[in-house]
Amino acid sequence: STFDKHHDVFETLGIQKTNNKGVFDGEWSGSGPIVPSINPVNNQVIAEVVTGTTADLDRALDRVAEAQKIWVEMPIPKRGHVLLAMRDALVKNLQPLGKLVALEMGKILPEGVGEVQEYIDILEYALGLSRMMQGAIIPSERPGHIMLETWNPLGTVGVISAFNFPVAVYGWNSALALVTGNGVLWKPSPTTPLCALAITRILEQTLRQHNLPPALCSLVTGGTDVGVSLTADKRTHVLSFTGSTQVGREVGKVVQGRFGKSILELGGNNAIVVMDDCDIDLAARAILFAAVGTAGQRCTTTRRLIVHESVYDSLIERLIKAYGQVKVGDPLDDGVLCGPLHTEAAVSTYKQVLDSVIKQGGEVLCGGQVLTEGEFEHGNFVVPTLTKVRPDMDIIKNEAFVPILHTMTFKTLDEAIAINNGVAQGLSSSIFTTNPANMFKWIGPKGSDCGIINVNIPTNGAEIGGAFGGEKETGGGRESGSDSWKQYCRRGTCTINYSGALPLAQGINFG
Ligand code: UN1
Repeated sequence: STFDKHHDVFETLGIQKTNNKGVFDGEWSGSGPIVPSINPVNNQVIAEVVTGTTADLDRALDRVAEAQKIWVEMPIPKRGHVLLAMRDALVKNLQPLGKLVALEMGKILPEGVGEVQEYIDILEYALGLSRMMQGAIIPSERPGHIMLETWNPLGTVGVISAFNFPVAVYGWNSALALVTGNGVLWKPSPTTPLCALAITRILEQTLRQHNLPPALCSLVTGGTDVGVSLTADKRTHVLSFTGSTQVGREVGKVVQGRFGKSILELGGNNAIVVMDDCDIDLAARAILFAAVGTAGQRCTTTRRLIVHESVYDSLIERLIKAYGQVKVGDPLDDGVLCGPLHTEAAVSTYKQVLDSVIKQGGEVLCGGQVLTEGEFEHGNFVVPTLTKVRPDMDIIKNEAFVPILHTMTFKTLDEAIAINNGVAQGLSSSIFTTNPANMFKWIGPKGSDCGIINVNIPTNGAEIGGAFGGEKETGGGRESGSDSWKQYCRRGTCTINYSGALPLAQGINFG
């Protein structure tokens, strides 16, 4: 079994084959259904988790709030030291954690390690922030007055994360939530509980070593009921949700209805525009990672390829060749670039998308097969696929989390931008060009309408230093770098009068 084969990984990370407790609120417990974690390579059970219930969540939310009262007393640079210790613990466990991500989610090992690295990176970022979390001083119009801004924690940050990044997305949110002085309650994807258990255990150990209440980083695994309660609960001051636009729309409404704050990271439908003046070889290599990496299961995966008609044939020729060399297989095997899809349901989605492409008048250029023979027999393996479509087809309006890249042509940059912007989602976008005029148009007001606007790099694989998120139906949230940390704070606008007189703003004379 997977568990026995990788016993060392599970032992290092404190995971058992059965009876893993899926709730942590200072102590480990769990009173909900027993849920298996499945290996997408063979659809066999890796290990079992006793998940949480809404009653477990209710208790955990109180415990996080108690722990936060202690944490908030700690000076911010001292919080930074604790985050540094968390970072060191992750560095120490980088390989086993990366392997666990590969085993449970199905992405290849370098990408599994890479997403743990993102968590390490954001902890370093948060450590820096702990010395630089500055507010503004604002000129006052009144004599003897000063205005300034304070950034204080909101309380508890709820994080609902998705299967495709079972570690990094929690990492971004928790690092910023913690450095700004909040507690965190994590509800991971029901299909990647083991990653959540392993991470939470490492955080628990670090918090205990610093004599801090470990409930500060609480965990409740479970199903929709837990997610719904966490969303509706007033004790969740900020809710960071990563998932589908359909669910995110409801989450946003519920959180808004109680005047909580939400950070929404919803569907993407990302495009790459290829200009005739670009380095075609560089573009082809970028497109391969953008469309095939993580077997097409990143929010930032390129789904639409918009190519200048004069270079379309030569680019497609290169891509078909490159696709032909992609090794599909076990994500832990050397040389494999494309692991299995995370679930069997995704294999059906893959087939449905290809059916629709044909029905709507498109064609399959390469790939298009579900792999069922030999080592692939019991897993969720498909061949990365290129299609040729027209920009007006319905099939390219929706995001499908599978490695299918829809290609199309254009004549002018304006036309390409219109195609890029012509979908409901607005996460990531890239242009390949060597012409500065194209670059600046692309990033300007009449350019890409996405949250992530790249030039000569793929749509995926963002660094943590920039704000991560998208516009329109992607939800508008921003996580990770830049000033995203402010979302985990309440902003205080403070006007201090040291004049001894009482001049009113706007020159008002009252009595
Ligand atoms: C996601 O797919 O949910 O930019 C996150 C990237 C990664 C994060 C993706 N750094 O592809």
